[in-house]
Amino acid sequence: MQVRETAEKIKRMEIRGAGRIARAAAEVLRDHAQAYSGNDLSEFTRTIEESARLIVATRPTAVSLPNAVHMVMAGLGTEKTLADAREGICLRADAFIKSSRNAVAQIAQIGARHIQDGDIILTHCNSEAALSCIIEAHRAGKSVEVFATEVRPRNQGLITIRTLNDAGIKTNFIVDSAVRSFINDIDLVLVGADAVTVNGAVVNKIGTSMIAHTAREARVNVVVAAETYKFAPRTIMGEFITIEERPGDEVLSDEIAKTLPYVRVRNPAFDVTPAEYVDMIVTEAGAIPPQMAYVIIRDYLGWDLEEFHKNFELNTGQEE
Ligand code: RUB
Repeated sequence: MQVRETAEKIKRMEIRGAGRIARAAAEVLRDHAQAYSGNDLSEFTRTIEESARLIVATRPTAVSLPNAVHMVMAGLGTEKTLADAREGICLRADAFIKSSRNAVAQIAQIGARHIQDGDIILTHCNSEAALSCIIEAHRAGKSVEVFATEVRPRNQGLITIRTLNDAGIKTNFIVDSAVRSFINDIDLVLVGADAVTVNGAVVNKIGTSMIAHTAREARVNVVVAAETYKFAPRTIMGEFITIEERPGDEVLSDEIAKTLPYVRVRNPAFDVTPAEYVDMIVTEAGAIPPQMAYVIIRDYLGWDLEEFHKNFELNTGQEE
């Protein structure tokens, strides 16, 4: 089944990066809806819901994933016929995919305006949104140079340097631990995000918070490029973002690990950078200070406190 294949690819990180994961989820729900060969609306609803749950459970940190699934699933259950339900899923999935691509293109334009001619930019991991800003600044004729980290243990930096190289951008490739040695050469740190919480904290690839801390110490601005669907509505009610911890063999081979019985490998994939270490978040809705995250959640994702209270009351009502 295609949904399982996509779920496996996301788990194995063949499909990775918060934006790409979200689009892959929308695509697979659409394809699943199209391929449904039965003629029973409630069975259709059940099978799509099951697929949605399977996809959302693949990786816990990128909020783009549940947000995308939520947008595609919205309305399912209110549609009266199978044809309408199927069409609804397909239309909403296509709309999400299109708006996601447009969002990255808009972020590129807005982000590029915040890059000055001659800037040396440090980036970490492989963010489509962050790279789009750099590539757009270069395309607009600004001279830019990049420092890209290696990104242990999965080496996403290799994807980044290939993209930058293909765009003809002068790039320096460094190990993660060399950031502080080069920070005084850097004008701007520019990274992506897997999630932005209501208080403006940014969840991104492990090491981002250390880089942001180093940048703050050196008075280098930290800019985050993030589509609005990476903002996490449930953090309004104090819910935390789950930080994915991946298998230890990504860091140390099982062969070596088994010779070290007292050693436990820890492999968190993401960390949290507090809002005070972030100078600006570039979204498709504009560049905002991180403290404005609530406004994005309310105005662009349609979640506000009132909605939560309603849901909360509904839930407690159901439980009684
Ligand atoms: C990817 C990562 C990226 C964000 C944003 O982690 O941390 O910085 O997902 O990427 P992983 P984008 O490789 O573990 O998925 O801007 O492409 O959505």
